[in-house]
Amino acid sequence: MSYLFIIVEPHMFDGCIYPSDCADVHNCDHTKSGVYRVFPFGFGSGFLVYCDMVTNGGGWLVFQRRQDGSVDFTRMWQGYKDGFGNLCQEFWLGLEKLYLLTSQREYELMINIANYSGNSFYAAYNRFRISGERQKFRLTLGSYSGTAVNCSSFVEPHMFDGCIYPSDCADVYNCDHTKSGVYRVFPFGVGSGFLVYCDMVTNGGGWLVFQRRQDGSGDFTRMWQRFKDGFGNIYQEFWLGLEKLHLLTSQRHYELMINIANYSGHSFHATYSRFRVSGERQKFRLMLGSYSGTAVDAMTHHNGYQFSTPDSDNDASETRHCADIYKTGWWYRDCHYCNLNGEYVQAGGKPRLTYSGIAGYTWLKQYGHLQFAEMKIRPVWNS
Ligand SMILES: [Ca+2]
Repeated sequence: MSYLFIIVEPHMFDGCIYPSDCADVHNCDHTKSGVYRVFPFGFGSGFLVYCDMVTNGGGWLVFQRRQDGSVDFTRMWQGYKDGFGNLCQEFWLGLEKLYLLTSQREYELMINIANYSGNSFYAAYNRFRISGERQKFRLTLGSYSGTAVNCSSFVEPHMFDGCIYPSDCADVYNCDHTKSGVYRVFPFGVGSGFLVYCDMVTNGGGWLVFQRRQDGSGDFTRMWQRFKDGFGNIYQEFWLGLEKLHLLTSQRHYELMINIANYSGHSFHATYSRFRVSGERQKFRLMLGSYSGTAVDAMTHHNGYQFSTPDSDNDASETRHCADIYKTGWWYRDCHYCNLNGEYVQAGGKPRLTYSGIAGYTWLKQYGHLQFAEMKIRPVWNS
């Protein structure tokens, strides 16, 4: 990748004096990828950008790259406005420059991504424009095409509007984003935040969903690190992660709601007036308030207990390793009265062990397994 470090100033030495973007540079016969100087609107001293002259015909101006975690993306407004990082490694070009660039002409956006298995994908949008700072650099996208999943529906609609750093889904809701979906939240209003699924429908909305089971598509046999960091697909089955839960529930008082449904199509809920998860040093101990709801209280039994995973036994049993027996993480005691991270059992199916499934019995006093479960939190305002 040494070619990345060649800085060419094409305008200084040839006929193409003030290229306005990488397409101009490319048209001036500089067809090698690298760093070039561009001049939006053809004036001023311009600024350096990285041009991709290879992908899909070349002429692409790269405004963001992630490749190895070498650059800190936890930045404040000014950093995102001005840009940061290293053009030859990881960087964010800057919103002000993007605004200038995309005000000149009509642009398209291409996103190239690759996973750790070496598979590459792209997502293209036939229009891309960033408004000025007065409008908080609002994003405008055209229509999608590509090989990746279309994620334009959660391209951070909230991030650059009036409610810049929502701390949870209740904040998002109060910022007039009242549609259920994926949003970025910033516990304590700092850092780069993380994506969460907000349920804006159930019981007034503003719920941050941290766990969902619905079809057995997610693998919940995970070790400590994954339960700490989170896993799964936020649109399907997932676990948000204990560290994030700890951060979130350290900000304010939260209540917990559990929504469940059985295979007969009946829905129930269980709510707890308080919900908090302690830090990793205390093994993400569970703290619950009092119960109300239409299901049975199956969680109070676990109140005050630590989290265990198949590789970390923190349960209350001297003789057993519950998380290893049941192959998933939970706030086991000796062992459990309920386990919503347990084995997903299809309609009419049987779990591997008698108690390894997400059973309906403990929640509904009926034998059978749950078809659906969601765990979600919302701040408690009036106490
Ligand atoms: Ca044990």
